Amino acid sequence: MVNRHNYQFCFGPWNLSEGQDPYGPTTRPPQTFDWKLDQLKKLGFDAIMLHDDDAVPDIDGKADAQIRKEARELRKKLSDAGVIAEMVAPRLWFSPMTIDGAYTSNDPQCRKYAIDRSLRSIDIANYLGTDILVLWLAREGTYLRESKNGRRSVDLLVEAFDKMLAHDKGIRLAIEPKPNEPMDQAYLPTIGHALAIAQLTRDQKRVGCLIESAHAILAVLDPADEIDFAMAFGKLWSLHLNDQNGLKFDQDKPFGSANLRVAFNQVRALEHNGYGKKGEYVCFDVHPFRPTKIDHWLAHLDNSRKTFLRLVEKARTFDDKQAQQLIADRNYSALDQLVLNHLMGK
Ligand code: XUL
Ligand code: MN
Repeated sequence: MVNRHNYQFCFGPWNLSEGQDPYGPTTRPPQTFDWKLDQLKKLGFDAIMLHDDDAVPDIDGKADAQIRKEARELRKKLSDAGVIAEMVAPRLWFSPMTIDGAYTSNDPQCRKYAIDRSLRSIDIANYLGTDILVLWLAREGTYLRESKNGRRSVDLLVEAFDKMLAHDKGIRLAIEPKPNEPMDQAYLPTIGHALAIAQLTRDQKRVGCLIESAHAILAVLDPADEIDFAMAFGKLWSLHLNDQNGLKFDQDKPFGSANLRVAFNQVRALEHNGYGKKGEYVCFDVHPFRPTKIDHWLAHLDNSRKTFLRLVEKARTFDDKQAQQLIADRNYSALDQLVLNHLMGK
């Protein structure tokens, strides 16, 4: 049964990126936050995702009162623009204090920095009016297994989550798993890991997840299955749709760009589970291709949304009755072709 409803869309300032990669410099000039917000408005998106230092630049050098002032000014700017802050995420992978991990660093001073910074991010989320703190645990893992104690790392993650949950009784933690990059092996690589560790925290109801398509594919999982799994627990609180062509660096391609059928199945899973009905947003964590000219800088976002909406129509017009008959007859070849014909427009 398909639940019909409209979706609300979102992206982050980092999705209007400048083209830098490990082998070469930027290919587009830097733009201000205000320019990016204008583009988001122009495209008709509803909400913006924010790292803590997207909201308050140079956060580490600022006092709490200054952070509060700047975050409140940003809230006014967003509200004047008619845009909601969808989430705040602590950027725990940039600082000299998180070189060897954040919550799971071997250095207690660095672990303290990571927790203090996360609590500040929660305060910013409060000032901006969102109750979602996204945790992409970029450096919680190992470059080599022997450098950290895996069991202790689980305890340290739970300790950090507990401090965040205690800091604010309303905040919800949305863990964004990714199996690798920048680490060789991440401690929380899948939605199963995210939801399992939630059980060890002081308030498991406030620990959920965010699925990114590319991250699931890097874990050799079907993102549609990850969506069904998370939504069976009522724990899919945000979503980063994009695409990924196999097991290589995190590509953040436009949604549907590498595998339209995998994208179709993600949309079907969202439709079946009623994603968005509780106010959840469809966010696109996509990047422009490096050769992209300034004139075409927004196309990857616009195209991702267009593809998503086309696939919503495809999900809603899929011949489920015929599919059920073929399933009953165990005629999976015909079912396979039914899907392909539907996607090809026949
Ligand atoms: C990293 C990634 C991040 C998070 C936000 O791969 O996806 O952009 O989504 O911190
Ligand atoms: Mn992401």
